[in-house]
Amino acid sequence: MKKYDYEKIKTKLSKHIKESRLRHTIGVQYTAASLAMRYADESNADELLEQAMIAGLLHDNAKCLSESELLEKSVKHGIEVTESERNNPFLLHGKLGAYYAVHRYGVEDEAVLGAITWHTTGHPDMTLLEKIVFVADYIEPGRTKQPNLNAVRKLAFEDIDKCVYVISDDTLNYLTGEKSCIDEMTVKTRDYYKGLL
Ligand code: DGI
Ligand code: FE
Ligand code: FE
Repeated sequence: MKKYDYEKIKTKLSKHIKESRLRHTIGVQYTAASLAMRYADESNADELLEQAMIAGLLHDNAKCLSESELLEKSVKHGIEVTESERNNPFLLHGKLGAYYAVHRYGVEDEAVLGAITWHTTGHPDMTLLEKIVFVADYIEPGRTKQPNLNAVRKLAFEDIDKCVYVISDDTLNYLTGEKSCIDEMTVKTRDYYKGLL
């Protein structure tokens, strides 16, 4: 199992994201660590903890690029861009972030890269690590604007699948109000986790 030098990674990260985003990513790092402690089995606890910490810390490493840069760099690095992502390039910060995780931060673990890739929309039938990062991103202590945050935080530690449903449903309700274009994966995630209830 790979051990990461978190201080070195944070120093590098601070050259690519602004200070408030760095604080958020550290919030996600330790919230994801707490969820890993809650949901790991005896057999995978050490590995899941390390994966949650590194995925949490790096999940938004590409977040501070402009929309045109996100598109341009994604195309340059051979990342497949869907129509929805072309219309809303902010959605690419997960995929491009996974690319940088490999090429800038030395991550080789596909499970960690999946958690970074899918952290915004989620997807049906996520791995435990993917669910942990998806949920931690929404509930970390620096978040304030989401509805019913205290209840969602509690639910995260009681039933993570139900929590993924609540988060994706609240996100879709919010986006509908904002009249933002909704990626089909966000809907698929909500529908899949609704089906598990
Ligand atoms: O990068 P963060 O702000 O930490 O968090 P994130 O990557 O989960 O992004 C959160 C935003 O993403 C939130 O405002 C909801 C939005 N979002 C999630 N799914 C979709 C979406 N936005 C659009 N336009 N379409 C989606 O399907
Ligand atoms: Fe993000
Ligand atoms: Fe985030």
